[in-house]
Amino acid sequence: MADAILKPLPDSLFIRHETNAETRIEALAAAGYLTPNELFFVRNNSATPDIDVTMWRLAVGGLGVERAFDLSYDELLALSSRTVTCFLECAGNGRTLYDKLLGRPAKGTLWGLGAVGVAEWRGVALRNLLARAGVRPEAVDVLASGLDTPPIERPIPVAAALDPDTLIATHMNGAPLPPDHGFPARLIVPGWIGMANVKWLGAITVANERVYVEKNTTDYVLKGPDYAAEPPADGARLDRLVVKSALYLPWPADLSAGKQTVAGFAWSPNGTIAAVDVSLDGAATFARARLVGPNLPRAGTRFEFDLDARPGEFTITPRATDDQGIMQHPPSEQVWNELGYLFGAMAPHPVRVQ
Ligand SMILES: Nc1nc2c(c(=O)[nH]1)N[C@H]1C(S)=C(S)[C@@H](COP(=O)(O)O)O[C@H]1N2
Ligand SMILES: [Mo]
Repeated sequence: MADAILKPLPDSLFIRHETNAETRIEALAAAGYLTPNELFFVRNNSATPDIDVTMWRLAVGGLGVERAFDLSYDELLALSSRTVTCFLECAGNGRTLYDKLLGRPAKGTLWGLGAVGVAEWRGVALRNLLARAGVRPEAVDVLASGLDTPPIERPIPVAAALDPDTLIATHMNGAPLPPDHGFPARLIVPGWIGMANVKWLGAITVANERVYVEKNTTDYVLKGPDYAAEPPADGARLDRLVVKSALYLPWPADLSAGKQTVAGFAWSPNGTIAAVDVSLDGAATFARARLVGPNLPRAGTRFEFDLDARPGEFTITPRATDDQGIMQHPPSEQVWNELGYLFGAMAPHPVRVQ
């Protein structure tokens, strides 16, 4: 397990969870709008593979295309590219809040709220490669397969594959993808669960029927008393993420008394953030926070507010609303699921002031 992730993971910046590394969300306060590659969370089902890029090929094929073909890394880099800035978030981000706020633990990696980051991705629009292959009208799903061991794969519907912002990304924040983040190429599907953003791509396979693999049947589905199975999947489909916000503070946070500015991040898979409100009294009353810096669709925005902290213990609850009018709900309305996905409730963040 020690070598599952190649980049340095200093304790001051990351929390280790087996083969995964969570960004300490408070470390993002000092970073810019984009999450630096060195600080970006890593979710590896097994380990970062060592890929010889001189031998690497990306195969585009399947029964849903007219003309299968494959590309070398240089051929991929030579195609016209597109840049998309968006967040990437694990579907299980915030999973521990099912336990902390609802008293109902869920199974899976014990993420706080640091399994999310924003990057500027550059690559080739998947739709351009699909156009070259000639997608048949009867095509349904597009399966992306990784080159890790065992290979991790996950389909997306054709409509999501044809979104102009869905990329075969080769670059992250201006640099070639770091090995842990999918070198030489990964899928980026803005607004979709992290798992759809398959790393270390080896093949894109277009199918004329729904594709079922482990990551959309037993894993990455919503299971539990409030969800029905959708055979052959054990639970309800999981595709897009939900509106969220988080403070750039450890959980719980220790603050010193007095006037200070508290900052955080809010993000939506649907568009931009319209407003962030903050409550200091357990979500009884809210005051508007300031949105600062860029507020790009499906990427998110920073927010901040002034706090005059008195000694004692209380909670700070941020609540985001996106440009579609979707607002975070109270924890009491959060529907529990066995694998702890999509925790989108506003989270009263415990704070101790001395
Ligand atoms: N091939 C492959 N792709 C993968 C994964 C993986 O383990 N193998 N993990 C997925 C999950 S669950 C998430 S949340 C994102 C995490 O991307 P990151 O490690 O670059 O932050 O990658 C996705 N793509
Ligand atoms: Mo994930």
